[in-house]
Amino acid sequence: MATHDAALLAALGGGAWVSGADLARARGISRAAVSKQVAALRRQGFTIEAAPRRGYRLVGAPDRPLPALLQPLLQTRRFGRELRALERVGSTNDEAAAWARAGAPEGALVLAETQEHGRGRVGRRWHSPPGENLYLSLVLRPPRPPHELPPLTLAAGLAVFDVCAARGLRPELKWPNDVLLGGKKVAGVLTEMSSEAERVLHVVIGLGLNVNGTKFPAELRERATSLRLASGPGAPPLGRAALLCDLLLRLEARYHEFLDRGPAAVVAAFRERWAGRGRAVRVQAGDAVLRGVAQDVDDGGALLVARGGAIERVLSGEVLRWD
Ligand code: BT5
Repeated sequence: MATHDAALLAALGGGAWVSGADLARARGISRAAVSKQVAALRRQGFTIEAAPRRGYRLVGAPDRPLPALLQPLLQTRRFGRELRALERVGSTNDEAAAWARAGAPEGALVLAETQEHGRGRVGRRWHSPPGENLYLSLVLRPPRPPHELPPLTLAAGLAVFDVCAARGLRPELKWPNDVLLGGKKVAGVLTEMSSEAERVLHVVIGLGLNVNGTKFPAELRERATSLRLASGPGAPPLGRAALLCDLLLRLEARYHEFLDRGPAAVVAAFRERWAGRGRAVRVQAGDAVLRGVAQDVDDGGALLVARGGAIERVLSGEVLRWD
């Protein structure tokens, strides 16, 4: 279906009138089939005019990362080539995990316009209003043991960092899974894994990126931002389809770096951009809260915190405060 949509959109792409007969002939389908596909595109939000003897004309496309809009922009080899784009879902991570259990290939992507139960870590919520942001989950099947995987979370943050920097913004990476703009969170990553003994069955990388949202609920107002808000007053909305394709391309490149050169290569790229070194931090690690000074991120992706002359290694945890 998406392929048909993309082909029809490509034929109408110039914005000129194209006759139904030409559209049908060029693609070896009937005029009735063309008219059905036009109706399907209209249902997705495309504005297509039709006039007797002139045919069809595309006059407007929705700002949505729809498969038909992604297809011509996507430059990845595998990421996003298998795609489920949903209007609404509980959590894209749950949907991707179910798909992975049913055999989804590496790079399969679940996208949603809104999530009813978008999840952060440890049972927290991810605010997921419709129509303005990106909520996505990617299925990966890395041939690596589970303990080598933490840098994959860093890889996702890195891809977001580079997407922001390429648009003239000045992002910060907060270990392990946050990207900040102007000190506020613009993106979060939730990596979940299914494994059997030392074998990884699948990994789901979930990513929420605030793109065009300008209003947040009271509890997030001081802590959250979007690319659009961070671009300054009056900045226009960003095209989500192009942004997503850029993000997937960067993430795929990082993933190949992880596979070909090893997890430490990804960590090295993270370290170069990481804004935490030398900061006084409070870190939640399991039930304990550590206070100290962030020193570094080691090759396994763990945070090193200097504390009373010793160095503590925190592999999974959260920086509660950094000053
Ligand atoms: C995260 O958790 O940052 C991981 C968020 C991952 C969300 C994606 S969306 C697609 C995929 N499907 C899912 O169900 N999840 C993933 P954590 O570090 O625990 O941060 C959660 C905290 O971030 C919340 O407690 C809020 O304080 C804050 N928060 C919630 N929604 C936010 C938003 N839209 N923007 C910025 N901050 C938010």
